[in-house]
Amino acid sequence: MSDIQRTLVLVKPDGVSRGLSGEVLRRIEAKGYTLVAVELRTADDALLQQHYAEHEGKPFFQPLVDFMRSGPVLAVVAEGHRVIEGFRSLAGGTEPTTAAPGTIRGDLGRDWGLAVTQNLVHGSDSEESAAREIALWFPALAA
Ligand code: RTP
Ligand code: MG
Repeated sequence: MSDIQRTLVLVKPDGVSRGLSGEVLRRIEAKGYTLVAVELRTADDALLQQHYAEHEGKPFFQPLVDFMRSGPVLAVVAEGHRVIEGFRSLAGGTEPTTAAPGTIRGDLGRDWGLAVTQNLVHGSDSEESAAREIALWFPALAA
């Protein structure tokens, strides 16, 4: 059964500034997923507050928004069979210190001991999130 999905991946400002954008794209493509859209951009507050709406009110919310607009991010739409779950698997757990080796965060993530976890990448966590996030970042692609 075919279950082709799209997901939104962000290479966060720490990943872009460390020169890891290409490495993240390489891992996505090496896994067999297709790149549908790739754009380097600096997000504004309005976009990030909508993107992270589920975390509003949490202590890390404002530091997270501030971090995400501290520099350019690489926004990517990737497509493939079960790509939503598949990219989360490539990314690894949220915390770089404990993310499994072999994953993007486990291999490349650094724990800086800062107010917000800087973990290189974001990946949509469900079909609903993917549709919502792709519409936010790439309105022209929205179904
Ligand atoms: P993401 O949404 O970025 O793909 O990551 P995730 O699902 O693994 O993590 P989530 O719980 O959705 O949190 C979103 C992002 O917020 C930052 N965070 N910092 N206590 C903290 O310092 C903390 N908790 C979360 C991380 O950047 C996380 O990826
Ligand atoms: Mg999340």
